[in-house]
Amino acid sequence: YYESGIGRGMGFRDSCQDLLGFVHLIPDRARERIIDIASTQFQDGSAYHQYQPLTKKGNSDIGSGFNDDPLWLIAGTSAYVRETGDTSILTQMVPFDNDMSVAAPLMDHLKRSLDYIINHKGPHNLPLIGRADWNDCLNLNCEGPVAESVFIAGMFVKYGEEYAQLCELMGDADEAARARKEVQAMYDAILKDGWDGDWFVRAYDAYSHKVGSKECREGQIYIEPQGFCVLAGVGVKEGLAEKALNSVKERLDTKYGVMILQPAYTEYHLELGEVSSYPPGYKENAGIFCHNNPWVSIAETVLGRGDRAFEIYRKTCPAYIEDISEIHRTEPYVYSQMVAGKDAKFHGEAKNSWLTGTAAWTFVNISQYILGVYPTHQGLSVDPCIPKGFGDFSITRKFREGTYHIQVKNPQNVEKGVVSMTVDGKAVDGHIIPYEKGKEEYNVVITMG
Ligand code: IFM
Repeated sequence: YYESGIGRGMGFRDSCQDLLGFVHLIPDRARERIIDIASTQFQDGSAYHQYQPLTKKGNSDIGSGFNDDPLWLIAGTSAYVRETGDTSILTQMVPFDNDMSVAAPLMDHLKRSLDYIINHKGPHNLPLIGRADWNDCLNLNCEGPVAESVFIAGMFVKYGEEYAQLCELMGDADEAARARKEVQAMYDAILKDGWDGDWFVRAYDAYSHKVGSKECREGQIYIEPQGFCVLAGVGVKEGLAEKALNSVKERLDTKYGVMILQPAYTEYHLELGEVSSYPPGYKENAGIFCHNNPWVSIAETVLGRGDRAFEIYRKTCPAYIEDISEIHRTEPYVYSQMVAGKDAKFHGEAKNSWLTGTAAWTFVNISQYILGVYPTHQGLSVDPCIPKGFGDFSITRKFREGTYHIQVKNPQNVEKGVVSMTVDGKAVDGHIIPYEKGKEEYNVVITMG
């Protein structure tokens, strides 16, 4: 089962997402990794899909054209700066395609990431998908490059806002405002053409037909846009986010986790590509990808549904599934890329252990969204979203130079909501503990209600 993951080099998107899970542990190595990854970016903001960690060069055998890649660089950099407060990385000169004669500050790389998406939109004003997005097997461009991705649109809303916050941090209010205007336009485009009535559409194919819609015979609903649009906040105030996650529960949920799509494809579709080439229930054709289950769990926390968020967390978490080891079959202490979906003969059997971005996303989910300790540019935010009956709890968190002793009280047994906070005995409004440079100890009491 073991997957070493070194054969083809390391993925641009995967490495950026891995950063989310270790910026707090080894920030110096994270910084180096960000610079290495950004150094393989092209001047137009696009990126090699993979790079070789030893030569640190982009892999030209695979090339570029996966249009989610540029946005993951914003995700990783934002996580690093929020965690460390180290804005010097943003002014560091970083080459394009490893050519130092065309270097630019990292912040300019991030701008090009954002602009790549803005400059590559399709007929519905949604981002062009290119060769594929996060779902490598959704290859839609059999007839010219017009296919669009609602998933990338959701990413743009999330990471466009994080980019705007970095601009503000660097004192560039105009650029922050420009980014937010683009984010709003994308939000509107999702609501206009990316909504299918009960869930978010997955994409538009090369013929401008919907993918992941009730209009389709198979592959009517996909997990990725439900998780990512909602975690980005899309459709929350309009009541659509709740509908989308209810549809996920109704149509994609199983006792072993949330499947990637339903109904599974039973025949090959040229206009969809590799996704339809796998047997039903396996891999991207209706398997359970541990990597994107946390997106749905995080999305549930955005809606304040702690019971459901934790239920999803538990379904793939190795510590909770030891009693199904005979079914699961991979090493009982590790996440696998995929667990066979309900259409598979061996539903619940896992494959490709270790080959997954699950660890980082699971860590982000449990620590930053369920327990709710989230690093912001202003300081640590504490806003838990927990299952009912979880009780009071305490957390010790190191953040920059400080150690935070956080006690969470929940007298009314709510799933989400902070009514008061004290820091070193003094009441503080909201739930962000103001960061004080050089301060080493913080004693925090949070009361939920
Ligand atoms: O997102 C990808 C990842 O980059 C490589 N493995 C498969 C995932 C889903 O297609």
